[in-house]
Amino acid sequence: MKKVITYGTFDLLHYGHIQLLKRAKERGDYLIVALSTDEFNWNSKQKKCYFPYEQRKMLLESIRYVDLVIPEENWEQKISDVKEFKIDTFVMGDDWEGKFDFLKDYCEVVYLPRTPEISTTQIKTDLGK
Ligand code: C2G
Repeated sequence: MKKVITYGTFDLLHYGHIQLLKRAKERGDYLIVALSTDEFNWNSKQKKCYFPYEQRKMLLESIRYVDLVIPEENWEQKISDVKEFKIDTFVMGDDWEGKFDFLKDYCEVVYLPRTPEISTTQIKTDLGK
């Protein structure tokens, strides 16, 4: 069984996220999403989520491409996650191009093109108008 992992906040879930998850799943048989906790988002990514972790987790778990959701609590857990879950492929959007190449010692690393014109920030901006 080929296992894939990806990481993210996935706040205000939108079709760009779904396109990423769909393509990530296509690279294997089992997709794990490491979902940024509220604390990690606030302390390390300066992101204040609209939906708290439990709701973002529930939304992700309802997606057909997602097999397991685990917490992302820090920047340093990726290598141990890849080892613990015996991951074959790590997938991220290409806004992270190159940033996680250190994982190439442990698994395949794939950066996929982001879906243009949509982002959680853009949604918030548009709704604020
Ligand atoms: N994404 C995408 N297209 C968009 C928006 C997002 O492909 N229009 C992808 C991102 O590239 C990322 C995933 O969807 O791979 C989740 O996006 P975010 O929730 O914004 O994730 P981010 O805050 O970048 O967190 O350790 C890694 C971080 O947790 C990534």
